Amino acid sequence: MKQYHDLVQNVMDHGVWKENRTGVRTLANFAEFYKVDLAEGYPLLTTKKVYFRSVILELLWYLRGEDHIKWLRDEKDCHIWDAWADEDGYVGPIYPVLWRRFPMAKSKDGDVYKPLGDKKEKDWQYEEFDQVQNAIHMLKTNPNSRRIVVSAWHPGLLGEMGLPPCHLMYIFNVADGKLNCHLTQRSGDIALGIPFNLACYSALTMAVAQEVGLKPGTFAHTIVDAHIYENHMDGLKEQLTREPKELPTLEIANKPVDELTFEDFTLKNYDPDPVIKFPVAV
Ligand code: THF
Repeated sequence: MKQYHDLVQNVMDHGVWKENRTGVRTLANFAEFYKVDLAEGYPLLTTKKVYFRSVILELLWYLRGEDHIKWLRDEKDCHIWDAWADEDGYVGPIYPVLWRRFPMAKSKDGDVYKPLGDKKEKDWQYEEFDQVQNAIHMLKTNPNSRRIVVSAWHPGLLGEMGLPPCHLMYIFNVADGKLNCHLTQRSGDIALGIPFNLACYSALTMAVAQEVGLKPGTFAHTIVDAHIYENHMDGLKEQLTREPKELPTLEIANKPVDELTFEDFTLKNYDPDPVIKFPVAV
């Protein structure tokens, strides 16, 4: 995929070296952006093998709404989130909880906001908000809305999380009978995470489009701190010498998003170049 190669090249050409909490330096460029037309195929990179099974399992895990990785790690034997979990598998209120059970305060009278100057003591309790089902409902009933937003950023909960969300907000947008999705990412690991995030959200957009009766449109991605870890540089240079091939296609069973299992995703014509090993910085 040309867009990915351009992204890598841009960071190499314009990035600056930065220290960070992981101890491995990064070459970082501020505010990268690219978009892909999902009608041209499923954007799973061909210039290295991307583990499609892990990509889809990660998406299905996000959709489960749990605060632990027991399903992903123990039942599905997928280990991409192990490094951020405690030994019992708990990761705290990260993507799954924030997508499906976003915690909100609510008073007994239904207020979700306590106005300044309100002297009356209210009994505040906790409610959960399913942002994914809300987005699907809005796409079905008011597709031209510019408010179809899912946010994984909750300032009050950052201290409870194994890792604050990197891809922290996505917005669905409908135009011309097509479903577009824009993802905002505060921090993006170009070699390891970005190929996963691109493939994950593209699959989500295709699945949601099918459920709400739209065609898949464009996936657009803004990455605020777009960086290459120093120990990923050689692997990416090798990858840039490889010529992108035609993209594979993805077929998804025609079921509601909440009923999808891994077997419902069929990848066709994926013929990638060999794996490139990139160590993950924790
Ligand atoms: N932290 C860092 N430093 N980089 C990231 O990409 C990242 N993530 C998630 C959370 N923190 C991050 C975790 N996502 C792999 C892929 C995605 C991950 C973590 C690890 C990984 O190891 N991929 C390998 C093998 C995959 C497999 O065995 O299935 C690969 O070669 O792609 C980004 O959201």
